[in-house]
Order: sequence, then structure tokens, then C-alpha cells
Amino acid sequence: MPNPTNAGVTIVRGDITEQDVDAVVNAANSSLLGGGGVDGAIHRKGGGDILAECRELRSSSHPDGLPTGQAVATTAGRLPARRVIHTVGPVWAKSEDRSELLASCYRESLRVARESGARTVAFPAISTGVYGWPLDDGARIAVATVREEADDFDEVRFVLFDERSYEIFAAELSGR
Ligand code: AR6
Repeated sequence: MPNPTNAGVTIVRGDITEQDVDAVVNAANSSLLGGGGVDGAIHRKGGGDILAECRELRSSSHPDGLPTGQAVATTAGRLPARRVIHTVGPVWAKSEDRSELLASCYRESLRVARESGARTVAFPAISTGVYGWPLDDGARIAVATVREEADDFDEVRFVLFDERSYEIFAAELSGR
């Protein structure tokens, strides 16, 4: 059932690496070995333990990389969060509707969060940076998907890095 009241769904303007929550979600790529944007910031600030665990996951459960739309958890190293959940967003494509893959990132991240006992989770705006997803559509998918799952958590927080993405997510959450 969708959660029409946004109970437990919050929004802040800020940096995902500074969130003191049970789990922060990383907008990773399928290599799990780091990159730019959110991914770069998480590995830089979190330190080498996260990368070491990612390498282990690659050699054990995901030798071909993590498929788009899926999620895995690691330690959070030096970050204030307890866990990092790495998910791989779809690259935006005009010729193909990949919305279900983007929704899957939010859904699967929350499934992994739930399995690891997390009560508070923070998300960046997956795929809306390097992967080129239009912000308004990315916000619509993010909010709709998280609302369906938020009852299982004390808080699911959207962390938006810049004013424009904050405004777009805020408008989506308030139904404007
Ligand atoms: N905290 C919160 N949001 C941030 C931060 C931060 N520290 N830094 C950037 N953003 P992106 P993607 C915003 O590019 O589109 C990487 O190289 C940013 O403004 O991080 O899913 C990976 O390795 C944007 O709105 O992720 C992949 O190869 C949003 O976070 C690829 O980028 C997502 O931007 C993934 O691309």
C-alpha cells in the first residue's frame, strides 16, 4: 500500500557521507570498485575497508559485477553510518523505459536494509548525476517507491546535494 502521508519519509539538503543513520545508500556502478559523485565521496571518506569488502563481494558472490537494479551491503568504514548499501542505477536512455530498474534500486536497497536490521536509511538521488536521469522523473520514481516500503522503517531520508534537486524532491513529496 502506498503511504500517502509521507510518514517516516524525510528530506534534507546535504552530503550523504555525513548522515548518521543505520544505512546510507551508494549510487555505485556494477564494478563495485568506486567512481565519481556519491560513490567517490563514500569511498574517499569511508576509507579502504569499504573497498576491501566490495572486492570480496566481487570475488565471491558477484564475479561479473552487480547487475543494475540490485543492492548489496558492506561496512561503512569511517562514515558515521553503520552500513553502506551499494546499488547500481540505470543509465538514462531516451529510447528505452528503464524506470522499473530505477524503482528496483530503491526497493532492493530497502530490502537489504531491512535484512540487516536497519531502522534508518538515507538515499541520494540515484542515477540523476553521471547517469543522466532527469531529476523530476527520478524524484517521482524515488518518492513513489520509497513510500510503498517506508512503514518498515523509523526514517527513510532523501539527501539532496544541491538546491535544485532538493526543491524538486520537496515538491514531489508534498504533491505539488
Ligand atoms: N551526497 C549526496 N548527493 C550527492 C553527493 C553527496 N556527497 N555527491 C553527488 N550527489 P552520481 P549516478 C548527487 O553521479 O547518477 C559514479 O561515478 C548528485 O548531484 O553520484 O547514479 C558511480 O561510480 C546527483 O544528484 O550517481 C557510477 O559510475 C546524485 O547525487 C555513476 O557515478 C547522483 O549522482 C553513478 O551515477
